[in-house]
Amino acid sequence: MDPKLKNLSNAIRFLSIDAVQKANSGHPGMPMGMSDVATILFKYYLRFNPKNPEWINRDRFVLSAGHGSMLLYSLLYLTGYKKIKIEDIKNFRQLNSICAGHPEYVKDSGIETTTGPLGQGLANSVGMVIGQEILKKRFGSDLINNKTYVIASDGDLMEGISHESMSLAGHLKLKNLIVFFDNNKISIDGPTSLSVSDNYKKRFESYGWSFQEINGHNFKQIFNATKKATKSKKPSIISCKTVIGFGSPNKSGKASSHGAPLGDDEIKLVRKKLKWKHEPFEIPEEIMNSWREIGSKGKKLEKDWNSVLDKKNSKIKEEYERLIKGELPSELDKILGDEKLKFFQTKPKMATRQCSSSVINSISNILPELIGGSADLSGSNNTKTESSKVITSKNFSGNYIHYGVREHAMAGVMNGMALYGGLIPFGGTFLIFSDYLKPALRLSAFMGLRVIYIFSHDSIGLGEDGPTHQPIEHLEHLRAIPNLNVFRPADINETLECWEIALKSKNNPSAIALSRQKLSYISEHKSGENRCSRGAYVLKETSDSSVIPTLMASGSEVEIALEAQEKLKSKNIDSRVVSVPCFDLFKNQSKNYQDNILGESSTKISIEASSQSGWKSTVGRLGTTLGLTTFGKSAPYKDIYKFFNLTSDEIVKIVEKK
Ligand SMILES: Cc1ncc(C[n+]2csc(CCOP(=O)(O)OP(=O)(O)O)c2C)c(N)n1
Repeated sequence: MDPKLKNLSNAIRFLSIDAVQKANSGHPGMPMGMSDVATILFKYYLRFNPKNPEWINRDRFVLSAGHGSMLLYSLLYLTGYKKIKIEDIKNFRQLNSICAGHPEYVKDSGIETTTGPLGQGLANSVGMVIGQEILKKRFGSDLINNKTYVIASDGDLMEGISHESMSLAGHLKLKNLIVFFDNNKISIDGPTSLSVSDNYKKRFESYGWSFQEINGHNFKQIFNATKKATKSKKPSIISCKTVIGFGSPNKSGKASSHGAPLGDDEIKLVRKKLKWKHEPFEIPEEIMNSWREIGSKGKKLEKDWNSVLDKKNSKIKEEYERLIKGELPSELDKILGDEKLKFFQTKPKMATRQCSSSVINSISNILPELIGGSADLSGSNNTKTESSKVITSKNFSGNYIHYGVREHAMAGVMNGMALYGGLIPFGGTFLIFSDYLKPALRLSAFMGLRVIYIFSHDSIGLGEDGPTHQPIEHLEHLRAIPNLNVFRPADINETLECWEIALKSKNNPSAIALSRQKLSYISEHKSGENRCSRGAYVLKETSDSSVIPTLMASGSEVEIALEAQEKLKSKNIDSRVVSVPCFDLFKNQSKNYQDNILGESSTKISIEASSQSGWKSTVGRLGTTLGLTTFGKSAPYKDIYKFFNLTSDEIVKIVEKK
């Protein structure tokens, strides 16, 4: 083995401990323990080009144990990524530094995904490999043939999402996934024996993975095990027995090196022990050159790859370019427009989950990048349509994934697919079970990924399954997440419009809440305009005066508001009904637009079968919100609506009183 390996690895160690020390916070133990593994991986295996971090066929490197972020930043700096300079490393954890406390996904930087919430990186990596297999099938294995390497810690493997996603990876036989497990047997509270007795070999073998165990400080063993893993027909995990804080005389092997600076005195001792004579942030020329040489190999790899792309026929090349740029085909607008017109004429009464299914079916043929799925609720979420073709371990040519009852993994995997590029994932579950995937959904929003969440059974309107399945606070929780659009369409027209916005939102995820129960067609105009794009609009008014009561609703309650409007009209009381399919978009409109929509009357009533605090500021101090403040009920849905006074009669009563 190259005698320089030790010093290459020590360069990572010292950048890490010095940066943590300068920031006076951070996690030195993990980079010190895993730098030997990372050195072998980057020097001998990882195919990447720091000059073009976005090269689609690069091997992905996911640091799932994101607390060890200095390991990643050191590697990116040393190998020559232009976005990570020595100044950035010196600014580790400072305001606006790209070297944030935990890695935050930045396009074109080498930071492949946001990690830190343990386990998420593992699920992302599964999505990246699925994405790769799908594109490989479409564009050929000469073009798409990368691998995804992950470093995961004890904490990553304790998290539930790791069980879900590793199980799915085994089921799909994702052989291009290779996980290095930093098996240092230490977590924050102390030795992992305090809380875990898993037999990792048996665990992973039962998932259908190949398992190896090595000394994570022995270069030869790391090299050989990685080689074996790259040839495996199964996903691979290499359990690397390492020492956390390796090289620290007083803190190595102890939880004390996990998450705090080592201290100046201890760092002096590490320098002595590892024979590192250089000042903080100083990398000797010879070592720097070796690292840069490792980084420079990618240029040729990408050049060779470009010549493969050049030889592809123009149709494949054009489609490839379109997908990678994330652009939608020009026919999409026409298809959506034709569908809107068709339904305007037939005015069908449909559950919005059926509406969504109809949208998916109508666009799937022209959108091969759309990859659907459900966490075992395909028939209920209506995510699987006639145009769905199931992806299996033997065949990735399809466009639909059975995620099994693994909501959290589904969301993390969708993030991974979106990060891989060229695909738009959507996945379904009941709105109530958005709780099971929220950490990953939050990261979709944080990273600005085009991921579409289909949440059916969106209220007490699901009826007899009862309060365990009836979401109450969920819409509000979701609406509180920054950079996420939460849609709740009221009919097929709005569903088409919400789907259109979701597809065109390149830099944020969307959650589409859908009814189980049938809803009336409510759209008044056969307008080509997308009225949902402004979040709320006046659906129907019985007078052009702006000082008439405003009845506001979303989704399934819009038809109740319309019914109330009719009843009021028969009593010679005018009103306006405002449909609010997306609060998030409405909040972004000008004050003028918002005022126009909300109207001038102080009689404002909102109705949404959900908790209501989000509506309070919209209806104002004198307004009334109708919704839920308790858990729901198990009964036929019309009885539940009556029980909770979510009826048109209640609205009429309130307006009359006012
Ligand atoms: C979901 C989640 N829960 C808790 C934490 C806080 N946390 C950060 S690292 C860690 C565990 C550290 O142990 P390990 O994963 O073995 O890392 P090591 O100590 O080896 O660096 C915890 C609980 C987190 N980052 N994510």
